Amino acid sequence: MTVRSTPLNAVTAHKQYSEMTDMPSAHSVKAQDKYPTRLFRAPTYVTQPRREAVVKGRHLAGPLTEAQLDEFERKGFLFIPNLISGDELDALRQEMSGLMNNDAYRDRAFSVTEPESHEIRSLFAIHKLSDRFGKLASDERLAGAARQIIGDDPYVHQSRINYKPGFAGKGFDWHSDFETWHAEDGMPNMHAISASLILTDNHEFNGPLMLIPGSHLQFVPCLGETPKDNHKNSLKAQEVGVPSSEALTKLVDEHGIEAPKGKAGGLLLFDCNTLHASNANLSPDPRSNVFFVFNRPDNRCIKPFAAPKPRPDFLAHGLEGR
Ligand code: 6CS
Ligand code: FE
Repeated sequence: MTVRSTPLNAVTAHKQYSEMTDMPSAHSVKAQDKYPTRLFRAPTYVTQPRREAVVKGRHLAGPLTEAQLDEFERKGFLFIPNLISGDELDALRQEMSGLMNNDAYRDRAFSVTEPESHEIRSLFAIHKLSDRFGKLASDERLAGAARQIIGDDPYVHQSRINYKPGFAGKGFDWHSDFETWHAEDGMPNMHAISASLILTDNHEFNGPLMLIPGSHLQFVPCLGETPKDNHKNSLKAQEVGVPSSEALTKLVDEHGIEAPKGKAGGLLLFDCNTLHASNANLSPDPRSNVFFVFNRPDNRCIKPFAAPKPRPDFLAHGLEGR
């Protein structure tokens, strides 16, 4: 009896973006699509099991304790309160507002503005725009934690500042970042994590990140072909790559929802495949986080598995993102 690695109907239903042609570049790596998504019709399975281990670098040096690694392994995320404080935190917050108020960055491809206020809501590639955030990206408290989880010294796949002004900050639907990075950037395996440093207090009313503990162990295939230049809309509101209500209901019934909260300076580490979302910010307090996505060099993006063409570098840096 042949044991299929991916249910047949997902493969037949899945437009073969991942057909590799031999190109003399990183793209010449032939990659089997282990996580078919952006399907034409619903597969018979609601979720498929994750194929990679979660924590791969317990033998490597880094700041996380065994207990912290165990918690990340089990839940798919770990919140470390008050990691950064005092002058260091003030300097980062000052750097952030300088970047977010820089008119030179408004209306640029690498910034996303709120439709009404024209305020910058997300700014990408901040580890390249700012020395201070560039240094933070290689700070052992973040990059070392990533090393212990992904199992090698990481490079930065993506960095961004998300800013949710009081009363106006929009929410984000449930999604797996890996689903997007696999489909649209060509990330083959689940060997990446996000490190989100909260720069404003995150409380229950200003739209903190909500996560489904344990959801990192199940990949949810999504319906709908990726439109051309999808990132031009998905960074404002994600329509494609959103899990079905059936899958979300199943996972929330099994695991519940958690929303880590804490003072500015806390660090939230979450797996590339942990389902997360956030509500709108209806409080007067802004909510702002800086994110670094750490990927493993042997897991660098190749050719998109389910999109017409790769996204721009500011969303998916190559190994030069080190
Ligand atoms: O498309 C992306 O890469 C971004 N989108 C979301 C909704 N979260 C992660 C990531 O920054
Ligand atoms: Fe996300």
